[in-house]
Amino acid sequence: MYTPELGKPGAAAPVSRRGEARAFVAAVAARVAADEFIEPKDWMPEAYRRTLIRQISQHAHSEIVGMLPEGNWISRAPSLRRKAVLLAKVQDEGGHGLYLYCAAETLGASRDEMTEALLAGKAKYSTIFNYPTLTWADIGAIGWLVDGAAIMNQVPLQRTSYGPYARAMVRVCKEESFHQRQGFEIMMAMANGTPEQKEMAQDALNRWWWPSLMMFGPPDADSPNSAQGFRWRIKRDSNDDLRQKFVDITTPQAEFLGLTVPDADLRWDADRGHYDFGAIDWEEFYAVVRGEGPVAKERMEARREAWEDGAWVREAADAYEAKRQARAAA
Ligand code: BYC
Repeated sequence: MYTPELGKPGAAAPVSRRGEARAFVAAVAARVAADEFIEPKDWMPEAYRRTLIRQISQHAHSEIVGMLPEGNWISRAPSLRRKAVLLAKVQDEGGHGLYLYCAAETLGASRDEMTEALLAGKAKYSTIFNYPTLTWADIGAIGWLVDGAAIMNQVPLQRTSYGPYARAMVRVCKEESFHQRQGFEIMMAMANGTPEQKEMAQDALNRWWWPSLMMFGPPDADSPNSAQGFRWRIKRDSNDDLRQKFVDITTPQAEFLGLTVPDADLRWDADRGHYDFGAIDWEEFYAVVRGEGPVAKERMEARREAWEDGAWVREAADAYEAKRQARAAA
């Protein structure tokens, strides 16, 4: 069913703000049920627009800041093949950031505003990228666990209600799936290598496991944005459901690698048909969200430096565009 009441010329104006909000929720539900999306030129409540800008820009920042931990290993990759693969992977993450910034721009946010919010510490990015990459095995663990967690969260976002965001996720998920496999392949090589290499793989799993579970966000009961996110069909699966799915899929993969998940409480619960797992350190999560992560300062310094160093490129592009327009006008 198409929803003609949404942003169409001649549609009756909603009578009150509450009526307007209810009508929009119903219109979104109908669009989504018909496999359609809310599009940039449709009418939308200001709060929906602001929520999307928040999530999409934070998602974009995560992709861009997320280039740093792995970028750190490009010059030290153990072979030319590994270097070429890692270079391509990090470049893909940059591409994801750019699609996502474009998606947020369709909502009226400018690239400058979004970047300034990141650099001023007003906009968040995923906690996971505030941890250091200490050994080559960390590159395997990031692909396997971090990209694995990202896919779990992004596959449902292909059905999020805002068209440009949902469509960006289609390509992002295809690429993340390649990233996850390349990470797992590195872990396989390390886990089946020398005892020292296997130890490095285990150490990387020990350090990245819990931060990966935190990527899904706070428990549902403590998630302030979830209820409205579900009503607007921005969010399609809950933080806890996706986290459980990740544990269920990843635990047998660790067993296959011959590695031990660093959780003494992890066990299969036949009645639930899921793995039970231990308590997450939410104090650590909130501290990292507040900007107190182990390498948070270095991450922001690197982004600030890149933004400042790139100023001449932006100025040159603006000058070229002004010249092109002047020529076209003449
Ligand atoms: N880190 O009410 P909640 C990648 C914040 S990158 C930091 O549950 P929501 C990759 C949350 O923003 C892919 N902050 O919020 C790249 C909120 O604060 P605000 C990254 C977090 O939005 C390079 C507050 O906590 N993926 O794949 O309903 C190399 C309360 O949370 C985190 C995305 O960005 C966190 N982990 O749900 C390799 C996914 N978790 O904003 C790989 C897109 C929560 O109200 N985002 N917060 O001040 C989402 O799906 C949702 O925003 C979340 C949170 C599930 C993360």
